[in-house]
Amino acid sequence: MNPPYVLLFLFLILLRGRGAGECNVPTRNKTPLRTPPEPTTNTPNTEPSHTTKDDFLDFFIYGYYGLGLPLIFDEVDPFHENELWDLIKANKTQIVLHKINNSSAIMAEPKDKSRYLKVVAISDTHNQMAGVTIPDGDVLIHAGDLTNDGEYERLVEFNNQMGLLPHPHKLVIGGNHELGFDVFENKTKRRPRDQPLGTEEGWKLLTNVTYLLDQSVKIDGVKFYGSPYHALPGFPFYKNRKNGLREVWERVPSDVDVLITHSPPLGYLDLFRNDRWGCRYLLEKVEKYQPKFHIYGHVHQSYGAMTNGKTTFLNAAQCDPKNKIQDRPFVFWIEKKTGTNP
Ligand SMILES: *[C@@H]1O[C@H](CO)[C@@H](O)[C@H](O)[C@H]1NC(C)=O
Ligand SMILES: *[C@@H]1O[C@H](CO)[C@@H](O)[C@H](O)[C@H]1NC(C)=O
Ligand SMILES: *[C@@H]1O[C@H](CO)[C@@H](O)[C@H](O)[C@H]1NC(C)=O
Ligand SMILES: *[C@@H]1O[C@H](CO)[C@@H](O)[C@H](O)[C@H]1NC(C)=O
Ligand SMILES: CC(=O)N[C@H]1CO[C@H](CO)[C@@H](O)[C@@H]1O
Repeated sequence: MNPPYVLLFLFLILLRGRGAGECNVPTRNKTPLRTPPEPTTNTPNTEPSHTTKDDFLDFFIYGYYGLGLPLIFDEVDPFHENELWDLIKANKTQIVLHKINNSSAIMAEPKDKSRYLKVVAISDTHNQMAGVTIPDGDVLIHAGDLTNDGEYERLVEFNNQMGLLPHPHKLVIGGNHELGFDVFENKTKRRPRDQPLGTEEGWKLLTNVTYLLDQSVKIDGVKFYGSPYHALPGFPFYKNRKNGLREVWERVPSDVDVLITHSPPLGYLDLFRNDRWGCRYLLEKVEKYQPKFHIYGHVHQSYGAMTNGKTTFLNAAQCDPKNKIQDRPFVFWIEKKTGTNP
């Protein structure tokens, strides 16, 4: 940590301690959402109370994001959607789903397995694929943040690991940590430490997978669509919620069956501490198109499974908030459409 950072850090701790850290930010919710969303039972999000020790940890883990600095530097972006979620949550259906019989499956195996695709979903492995026990299946989905910094050697390693897995279809999208994957990124807006890092067009190293960038792929008639954008400033694939983020979701095809994004939608397994990091426009699309499944990660704190009655939401992050792998993939089945839709 160089001296300006130490000073900035101490200054911010001071601000937070006096409760003044939030005054700079007109959009910030003064009474953040602290209760779990209703009518859930057994919610996976338990929010620990906030301490200065957490601030120190956050600083090392998230850099200045843990301290809320983007709120000051990027005043255009609301950064979280707490106020909106508080307004709309009463009308949302949220039922927490649990894995069955301690397996990775969130549903019972279908009787006639040949009519279904078995799908395995993971996300946010952060260079630790070796720590995840991946069940076999027809399709393996990785919803981004395969690396920490888009490191060349780690991309080669990830590709080799994917090559060894038996799944006939492997679908991967980028996340905010894949530095170099976003050809439109303004690199001067990265955290200073990140600016020299990454691998330009690093996805080209991923020869053993199907890399999806605003693209769809049909497998046995089932349409999968993948897209990496998120609202966390300073990283690849960042889009401003007031300008750009809504537009990228316009590319999602209305007949999508399995939506893969790095960002959560608003309100569904998207809590970072007390802040809703999910995207309102993504939620609008999901509610409109009603894909059977929506797979994402990004917010490690909110790993879990949920349904609104139409769509099953899976935050498949394999890392915990401290980037430590937890080895907890998801498995589900989706009916093939080959018979009805040749
Ligand atoms: C919730 O739904 C009810 C009944 O449809 C409607 O009257 C009310 O305006 C809705 N509230 C919000 C905040 O959307
Ligand atoms: C799951 O595993 C835990 C710990 O091994 C055990 O206590 C529990 O009974 C198991 N639950 C089921 C449904 O098998
Ligand atoms: C648990 O359930 C899954 C899904 O139905 C099934 O594939 C698996 O065989 C079951 N495991 C045991 C030990 O019963
Ligand atoms: C990139 O960001 C910098 C710093 O905010 C800004 O000055 C510059 O105009 C941006 N460049 C482009 C091409 O948007
Ligand atoms: C199974 C498989 O296709 N493995 C390939 C993974 O990618 C490396 C590098 O491109 C190839 O050498 C492997 O054959």
